[in-house]
Amino acid sequence: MTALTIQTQPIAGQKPGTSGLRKKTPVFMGPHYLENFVQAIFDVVGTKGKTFVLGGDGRYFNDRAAQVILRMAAANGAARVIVGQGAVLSTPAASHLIRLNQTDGGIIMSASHNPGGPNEDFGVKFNMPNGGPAPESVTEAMYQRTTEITEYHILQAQDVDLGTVGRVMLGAMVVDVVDPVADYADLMESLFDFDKITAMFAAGFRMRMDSMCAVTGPYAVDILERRLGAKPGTVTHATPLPDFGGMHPDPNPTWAHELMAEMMGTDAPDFGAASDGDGDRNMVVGRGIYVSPSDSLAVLAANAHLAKGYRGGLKGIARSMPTSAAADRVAAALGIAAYETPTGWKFFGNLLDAGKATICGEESFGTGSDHVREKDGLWAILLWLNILAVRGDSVADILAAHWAKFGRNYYSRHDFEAIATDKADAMVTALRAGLGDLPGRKLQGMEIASADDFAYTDPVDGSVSAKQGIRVNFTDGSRIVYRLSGTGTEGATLRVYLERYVAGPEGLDRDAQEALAPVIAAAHDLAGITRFTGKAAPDVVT
Ligand code: VG1
Ligand code: CO
Repeated sequence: MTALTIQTQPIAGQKPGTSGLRKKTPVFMGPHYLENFVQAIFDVVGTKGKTFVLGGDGRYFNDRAAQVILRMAAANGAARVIVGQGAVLSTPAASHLIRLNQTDGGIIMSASHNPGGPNEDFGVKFNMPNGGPAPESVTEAMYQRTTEITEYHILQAQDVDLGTVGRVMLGAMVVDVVDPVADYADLMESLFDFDKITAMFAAGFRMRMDSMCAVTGPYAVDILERRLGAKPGTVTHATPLPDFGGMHPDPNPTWAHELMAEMMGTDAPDFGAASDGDGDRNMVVGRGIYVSPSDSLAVLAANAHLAKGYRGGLKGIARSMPTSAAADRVAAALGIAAYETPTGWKFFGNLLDAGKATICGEESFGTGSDHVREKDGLWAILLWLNILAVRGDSVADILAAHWAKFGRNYYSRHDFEAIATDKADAMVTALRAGLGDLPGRKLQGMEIASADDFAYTDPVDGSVSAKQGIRVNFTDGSRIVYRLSGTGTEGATLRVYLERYVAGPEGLDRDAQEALAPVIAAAHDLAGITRFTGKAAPDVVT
């Protein structure tokens, strides 16, 4: 087999965002596009004699991209690549395999919660030897490399058979095709009390899991139905499809509407859950009650000790800045540290590696722990099941008891999608320019206490990440955060994060949108959202 060196030129705009490089699939399939970016990754991390993990969420082009990446890894001198069968691995399973096999990192092919298909989205990201997404310093170096690339290396070879588990050679490189589920499912079994969850299912507990035609189907069927004895058919949309069956695999009330309808309907199961394209997000729903991701993080942190993997307690709790402060209250009660990081899982890696935090979470339906270095949808769902099995209470009861103890951080995120980039930028620029004038200003019966543009100094390596979101804090504890999405592929998406704290005992069971009405109105007033975007109402509310 011949290793070819192909002359190429930089392609503009190969800049990784919140979670790797994401573009429209036809862009990724364009001449040299995937190859340039993969070579840039290899040039930065080095390949000679190294071992990597490779897998993706099974979306359109996943299989073709895997063959290209394997041929490039071989031509660049990698010793071994561990690939999920069919080139499929959920993001948390990939993170686990990187750690379990002590590899030099891995490449994950996914655009996560973005739709998939010939005209939808594709993505590639690199995870480090600790299993976590590459930090900004590394992704920035990769981007720099894409701007100066002149050649890439690729083996001239036939496709590797990725359909069969086992070892094959690609030139001098070993390719180990592995069962994507087994090691991950074993890890879950080591963390949770499968006997207690099994007993709960055997006693008639009913669950609905919506895998949204995305990657968690095989994982959820194996773990929930086969290992834990949930009724066959508990997992719906369980077969991963290249276009996710036309579903938008973003587990929120808008896109997981089938699950929401069932959970809010008559004869709803006890517990419902959904996960996203690559399996790192989760939405949980009780019978007749939605659990906001910020509350979910707080409840999981407060009850984690009930599961065997966390019996020794937590070292600390980390949340992304826009996530509500509900988790901070739990950390305070437990007497452990609380950390506030920028959006994106890569910022949790150092805290987890340093043993400063055990559980992490984001308001965007992402929760996880130090068992891997990614957020983990099924992990969160299993921790909820473990807590439900031990406590024997309903989801609604658990939430009510939590709010009664800690008070309630009413929370919502409003997304304004596909805005012209120049208009979104103009709005943010205007907001930034006026930040200094905000303290003391009164609106909607509230007074602004402080306003800033969030900058984060990593407590472990001292690296600084600036401009991570504009925060406006009110004297009564309410808060507005504005930020532009870093995962979209079309125009700009404005995310407005809204929060208000009610200590209780009264007023804990209101509708979130209603409770937040003054904060929402203030958010529009302050930023002139409609004036800049032309939109009076958000496209997605979570
Ligand atoms: C979004 C979420 C963020 C999450 C990121 C990747 O980023 O807000 O919390 O970490 O997606 O999640 P942004 O920049 O669009 O707000 V995944 O499951 O798409 O890898
Ligand atoms: Co995801």
